[in-house]
Amino acid sequence: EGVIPQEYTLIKMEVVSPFPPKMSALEGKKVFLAAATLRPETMYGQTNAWVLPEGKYGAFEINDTEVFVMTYRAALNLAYQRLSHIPEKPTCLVELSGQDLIGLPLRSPLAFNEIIYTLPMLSVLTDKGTGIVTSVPSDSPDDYMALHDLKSKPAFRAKFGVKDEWVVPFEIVPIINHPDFGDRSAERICIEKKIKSQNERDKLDEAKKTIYKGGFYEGIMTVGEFAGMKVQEAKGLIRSKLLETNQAVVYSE
Ligand code: A2H
Repeated sequence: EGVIPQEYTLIKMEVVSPFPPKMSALEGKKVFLAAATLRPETMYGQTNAWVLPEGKYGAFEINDTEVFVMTYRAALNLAYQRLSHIPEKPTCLVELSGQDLIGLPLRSPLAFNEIIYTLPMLSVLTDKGTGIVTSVPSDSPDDYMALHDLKSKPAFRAKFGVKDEWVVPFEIVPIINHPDFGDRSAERICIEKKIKSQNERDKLDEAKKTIYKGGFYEGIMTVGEFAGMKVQEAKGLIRSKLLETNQAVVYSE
């Protein structure tokens, strides 16, 4: 845990009903996977959500009607930030593993894909954010490589019970033009650095460093309400909009 608090935007990715048997007790409530992001302006390009298959998650009561799926640790932090049915005390309605969440269909704010699916990524940390990550393979090398692994390795899909139709139809959605790396900057940098899988941690960290500065300070939005605007300027506007429309909440840790 760092000394400087990190402020995330929690994106409310709505689980589409009917819910699977393990979640049937939640039927009638609004259930969201709560994904922590530092890049709310990239939400147009979402293709899926990521969970850690062996991670421990819970469905926590936020208020009378809303339930967030996340780690207990995140639920406790949120409870101290006044987002819990009972103040300062998380109420877990159902315990779930990451594997239980794989395949859940979601409707996520701003995403051009109407329905996206919950998929496994092995680098998801359960001691950071909520343990739920939204995937934007156009602009995140981690997301790009994890989706690439699932697309190109049927055995990897089979290992986690991932159906072809949750992965195969989902292509990169270009959303930001990067001055040096174009509008699929994550793919471009992964190819240039010859990254072979999501397990190449050091190379992926280098790839991130290489594209992020230019993408943020000189990148231009190519889609959405703020198309043509610099990423740096659009970011706050998009974040405010998501918060005002109750499609996201603030979370710090
Ligand atoms: B970002 P920082 Cl397009 N485990 O969102 C692993 N990764 C996690 C996580 C967890 N528990 N919680 C959040 N993250 C990811 C979008 C994005 C992100 C783009 C580009 C870069 C980027 C779409 N994924 O992050 O360690 C989330 O991915 C680059 C830093 O707290 C979150 O923002 O700095 C970011 O890592 C937070 O990482």
